[in-house]
Amino acid sequence: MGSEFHASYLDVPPGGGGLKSWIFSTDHKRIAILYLISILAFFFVGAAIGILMRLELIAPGKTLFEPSTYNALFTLHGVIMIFLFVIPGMPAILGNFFLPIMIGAKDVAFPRLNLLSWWIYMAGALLAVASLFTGGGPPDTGWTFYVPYSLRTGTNVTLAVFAAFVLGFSSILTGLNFITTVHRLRAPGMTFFRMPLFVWAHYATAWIQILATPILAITLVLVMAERLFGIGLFDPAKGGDPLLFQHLFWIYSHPAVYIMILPPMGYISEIIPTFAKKRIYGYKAIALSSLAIAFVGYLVWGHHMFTSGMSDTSRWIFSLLTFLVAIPSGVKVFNWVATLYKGSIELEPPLVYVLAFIFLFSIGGLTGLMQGALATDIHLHDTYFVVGHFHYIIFGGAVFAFMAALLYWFPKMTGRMYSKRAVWVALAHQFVGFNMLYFSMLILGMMGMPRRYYDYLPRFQTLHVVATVGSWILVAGLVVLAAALLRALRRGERAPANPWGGVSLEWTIPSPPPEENFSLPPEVGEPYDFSKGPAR
Ligand code: CU1
Repeated sequence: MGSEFHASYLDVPPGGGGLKSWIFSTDHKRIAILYLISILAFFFVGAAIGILMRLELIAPGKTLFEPSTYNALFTLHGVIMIFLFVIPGMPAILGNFFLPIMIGAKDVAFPRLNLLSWWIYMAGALLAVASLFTGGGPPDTGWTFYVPYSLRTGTNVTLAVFAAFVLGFSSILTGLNFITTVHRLRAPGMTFFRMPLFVWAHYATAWIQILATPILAITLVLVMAERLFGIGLFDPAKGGDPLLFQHLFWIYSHPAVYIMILPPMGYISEIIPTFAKKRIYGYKAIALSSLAIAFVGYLVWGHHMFTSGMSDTSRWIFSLLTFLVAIPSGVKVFNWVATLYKGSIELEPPLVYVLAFIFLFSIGGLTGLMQGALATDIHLHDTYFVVGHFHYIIFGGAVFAFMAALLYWFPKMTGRMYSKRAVWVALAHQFVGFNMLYFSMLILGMMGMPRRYYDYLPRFQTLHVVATVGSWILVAGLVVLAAALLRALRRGERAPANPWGGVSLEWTIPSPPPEENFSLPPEVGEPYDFSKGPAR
């Protein structure tokens, strides 16, 4: 394609520029940017709330807020981070931008439905914000909306639950779009086993989005019905079954963990080969392990309920299945490390973020096994250990991989290069701050500090202080990274089409990509083939 002139997707379109050319655009790349901006805005709100929680916990007793305010803060932090950031963000941002390009398509299968998905996301987000200022004020139930408390609290649970219900449709429609795109729009020669692992990861995720999200939707409708009309479905005082709610909630919410982590695993599988200049080790095993995780992930939800009073038989079966799902995750980690082995490694920012990911995600995975074992779970249940564990998975795993991916594809998306020095400063702060914050939580949990508590015994204070100071260092790292990328947008050097020497299709087109991506049908060869040098 070389030197021909192509209008970039960022150029002012024929109909004129401005906000309208974005919020009514059906270009998958513009929609990805819409998601990027709106979702990252919520991420920083969620992070700010996290900082406030840590400030309150720097000393026992009241520091800044009333207990009821603290309850609202941890609920908001969870609802924002889960429903407005990590569940929609992992598929919708980079999936939208790169899935069509990587299979050689001009767009997703249903571009207008794609735009509608963003609008539905925004509607759900506005409803969630509205729930803070209406009815009885911000919900105080925790992001899980556990009954019977969520049925009885006077706070505005009904609207918050409705917001999550609406957000679910956005997720379902994105999944539908991706599955259809993968089945119908692959370029000639792009067989399933030639697809980049990024695409496999999003494909597996899309099935979870379609099949699991409706269960959450119907569960939330039942909570609304019970709150509005007093039907006794879940409230034991009315003959309802609170455990039924937990089952229905986790049948969605465990698979949802894989909506958060499978796409990031796809990013990792793209970044490692490019910076090791080596074919990925065990391509088929990684591709199929995504599907295996998506499938087995449906069968393990009971591990959230080991202390809820299930039968012993169901407990050991759920425990066994939980250990089984570690196998496909382990397959991926071993294959990534095997790809690095004897590679010609370039320690560029995306790869170093990936190495941080592997370290943090492994701690997340191994602490997960400790809770998957029945005996230890009884000790650890509802303690800070759980909070530490899932932040290692979701933040140390998904978000670090997301930052790696953003650094990898930023030159492609924007046509600019960022300052690598600023990135090293950011990563050093993030890594140190992260481990101070969340490793302290693992220890606090083993010592018996319960989660979601406003107050604590003096013997827990040292570790709480370490965690709080860690939260400042971590957020400083996030701010430095954000500032470096924002600065690069205006002042960064022009990025070439293929700055890292990648071999997948997005590196064959200009940076930033033109509208409709390809001017000629792309040539499709074997994936991860570095023998011919970088893609041109
Ligand atoms: Cu789970």
